Amino acid sequence: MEKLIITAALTGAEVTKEQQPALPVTPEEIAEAAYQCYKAGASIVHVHARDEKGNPTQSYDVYKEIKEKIEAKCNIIVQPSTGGATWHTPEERLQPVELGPEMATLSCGTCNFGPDVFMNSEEYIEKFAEKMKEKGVKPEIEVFERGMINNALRLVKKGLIEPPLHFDFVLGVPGACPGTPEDLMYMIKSIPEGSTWTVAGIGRSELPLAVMAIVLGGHVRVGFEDNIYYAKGVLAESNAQLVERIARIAREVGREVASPDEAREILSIK
Ligand code: KMH
Ligand code: ZN
Repeated sequence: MEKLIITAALTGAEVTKEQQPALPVTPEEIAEAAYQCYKAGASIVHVHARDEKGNPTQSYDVYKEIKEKIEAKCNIIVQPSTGGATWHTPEERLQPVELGPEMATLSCGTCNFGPDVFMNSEEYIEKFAEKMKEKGVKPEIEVFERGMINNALRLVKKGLIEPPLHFDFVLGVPGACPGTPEDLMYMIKSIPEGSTWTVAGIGRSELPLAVMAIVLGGHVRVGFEDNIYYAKGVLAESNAQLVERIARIAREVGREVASPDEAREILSIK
């Protein structure tokens, strides 16, 4: 089985310091958390930026500062979010792609997102894919509902994204696909052969779905964006603590953890 890629989703757009005091929000905190996760076994860091007040921002300048600060510490793959917060405009969301990162997220459809709607029209999915193609950015296809896989396959037909595809199943968002083992199995069966996949289980589904991915040959995303707890009612001390647990479980069941360069090879990142 190929080595396990662990993605650390450090901050997200929704979690606050009040909910999770260890949430990294400044560029310095985000870069340090990325480095700690790298040392714990993460090979990708999924980045959401915050402004000076701690609010979500898709500012080019803030992402640039974060990317440079992370790259000064280690060679982890920096994967900016193009999802941002539900209230960001598509133009705002696309800004970090201008930096030409190795990867970025590409959400492939619209869904409810708690009390909000996460809007991704066909027109904008295509615009985002086009920009990523122009900048040589590997898209991580974010799938919140089954139909989003078909939307991604349409992008392949239109020549906007190229196989091998890499999917992230984000399961358990209130309002979108639940995070049960059956849901994950259905997603895995629905993607083209030769694709790679990772799973981001939200809240209490994070750990069980991660364990499934480890044994099924997929990859794993953990971090405060998806889940702020280590166990029921017990806040995690850091993002790195969540990464460490996944690396430990993987090694216990005989699955080695990929370095960033090994992850680049697995994901065909040139
Ligand atoms: N914050 C969500 C509305 C992504 O990073 O690409 C969207 C999101 C997806 O987090
Ligand atoms: Zn995100």
